Amino acid sequence: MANTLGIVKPDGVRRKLVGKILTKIEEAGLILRGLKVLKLTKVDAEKFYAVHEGKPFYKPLVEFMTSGPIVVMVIGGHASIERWRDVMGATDPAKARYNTIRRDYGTSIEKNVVHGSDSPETARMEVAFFFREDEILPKEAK
Ligand code: 3AN
Repeated sequence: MANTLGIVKPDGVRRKLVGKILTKIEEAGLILRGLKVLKLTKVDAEKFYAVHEGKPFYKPLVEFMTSGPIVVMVIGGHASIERWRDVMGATDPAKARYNTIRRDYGTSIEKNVVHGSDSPETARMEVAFFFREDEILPKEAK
């Protein structure tokens, strides 16, 4: 029952999609265990996307991710990593399944509205990047 990190990216916040995205999470039976609104600094965005350093989309991605506020979420529940990625849809909105967030709201492979960790290791790292332990609702909380 590992937690995963979700982000509503600047395009999602700008377009007032936060409520719709939270509804999708709730309707999927996933559990919201942490929530913050913040604006990434360039240094933090570069650190967060360090695995993509050197790729052609790295600089524009950092610029985009610092272009406005984001919402970061700790998402829990059974198989949260896979299930949140399922709710999000594929990276490229044009290739994402119907009725996924990216298919319904994404406008390009970069401006794809949401982020989700892709493995237990990255989930742990990414959650810790934004949240202290005491900012995350414990699993046993009802
Ligand atoms: P995902 O978010 O689906 O796990 P990653 O981790 O491969 O995708 O990429 C991180 C972010 O980088 C994506 N959410 C997207 O915004 C951006 N990105 C990935 N590939 C491309 C690409 N070919 N062109 C532009 N942006 C990209």
